[in-house]
Amino acid sequence: MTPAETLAAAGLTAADLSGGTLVVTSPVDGSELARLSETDPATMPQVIARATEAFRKWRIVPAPRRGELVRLLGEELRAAKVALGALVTLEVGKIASEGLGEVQEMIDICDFATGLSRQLYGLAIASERPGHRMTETWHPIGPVGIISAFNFPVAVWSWNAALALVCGDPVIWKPSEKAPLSAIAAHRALERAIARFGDDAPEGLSQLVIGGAAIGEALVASPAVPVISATGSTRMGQIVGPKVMARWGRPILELGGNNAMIVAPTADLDMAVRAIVFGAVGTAGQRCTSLRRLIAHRSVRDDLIARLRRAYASLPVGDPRVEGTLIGPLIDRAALQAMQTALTAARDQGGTVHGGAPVTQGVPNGAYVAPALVEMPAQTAIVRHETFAPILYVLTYDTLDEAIALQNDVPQGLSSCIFTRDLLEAETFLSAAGSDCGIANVNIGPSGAEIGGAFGGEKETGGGRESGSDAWKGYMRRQTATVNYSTRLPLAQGVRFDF
Ligand code: UN1
Repeated sequence: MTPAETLAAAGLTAADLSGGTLVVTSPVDGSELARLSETDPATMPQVIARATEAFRKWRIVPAPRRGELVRLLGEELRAAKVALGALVTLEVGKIASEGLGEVQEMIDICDFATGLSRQLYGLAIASERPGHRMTETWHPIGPVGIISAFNFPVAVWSWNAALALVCGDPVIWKPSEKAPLSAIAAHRALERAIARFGDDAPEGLSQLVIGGAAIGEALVASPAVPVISATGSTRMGQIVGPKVMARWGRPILELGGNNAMIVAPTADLDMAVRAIVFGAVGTAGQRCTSLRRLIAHRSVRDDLIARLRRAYASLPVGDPRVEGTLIGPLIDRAALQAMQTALTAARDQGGTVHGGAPVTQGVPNGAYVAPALVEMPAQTAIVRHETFAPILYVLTYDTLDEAIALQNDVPQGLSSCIFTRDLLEAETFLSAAGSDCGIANVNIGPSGAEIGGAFGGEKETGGGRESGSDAWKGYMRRQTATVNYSTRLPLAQGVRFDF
């Protein structure tokens, strides 16, 4: 398909794609895809006011009925899967299978949220006073601002939007400026679902705002947007988090990762190699969950490196639309430059670099690279830094304690894993004294999490949780209620106040 056909198949019209100033290019070949109109930052107060008005109506629609809207969104996404997946591939360069996988992740969260709409359970709590009962109820909280990144340009929105809508909250989405077209197409799927859903969906229930920092800033600063869910760099989170908290809002932050795999002496190395390669070079190393550090036991290290070097040499780098390609482009030239700068730093810090050179053959205008494997003498500054590119640093360990200490000794805390067939090692890794990350896996790589679990991590990763488990509670307010059905007024804690 030509880019024009991909855009048309995803429902983008000539009017959508022209007339504005935001130039969107494809990392596949550097070609211009669109000049989009941006949201005027001066209109943000109206956008937020519309969401506030929508909230007044949406919060009293019964939750299972709200779930029906998200069920319809899932239907729309099923119908649009192929077209939307191809657009993601064109706009951010992930290979076709990963573009489709991203849309599947959206469908999955819609299914999850639809079921959840009948399970927003509270608690009944035993009161210490006679004739009293206590309950805990979850209520809608208000408009949710969603700031998403280029690397999962539609799935991360859906994790937030599907939950927020079921929880009774309108949503305002500011996608990455590097991936607004996928956002427009995904948002249209929700608009179609809303049209089918009928009058219960208030105007302004879901809004998409396109543009740069000023727009995000308006959401972040507004007390009328009680929840801001932001995915992106730690630098971005460091700005957004304190600003939201300063006006008593609730940030849900998904920031950097520096994810490691420990490969123990008993590991199945064939399986480990498959997991390492997907984790480190899948999505061209541009997942927040990408594998960035390999902590190999001294007894398997050389074998592992030899196998990985062979595997790396055979990985097809190129046009992500072409069947068989496994590594598409980086998002832009700046990302390519950042990767080269990191490799230079690694060399300066004693590293031996295999691969990592730019690739131009057959792909003249994108930012294509060969993945890099870097043997490091120690966990130096560059290893502790997240570079959003396919660089895998290899470290060596002798004892499991040492491996866990290395795994935890980075500022980030998103994902982690161990390959071992030793039960004691696996359980130690998952224990309170083990991995300090939000995600810890055994005999599975660090990326490609299912939506059923809570997704997020500690330390510089920001502490937020999205997606499955009870992450929905982040999109609601909790109310504790005590009801007295007796004819007396006893005070708690036995306090006497007779008059
Ligand atoms: C991200 O990179 O921001 O676990 C999200 C994974 C995907 C989500 C990644 N399900 O790799």
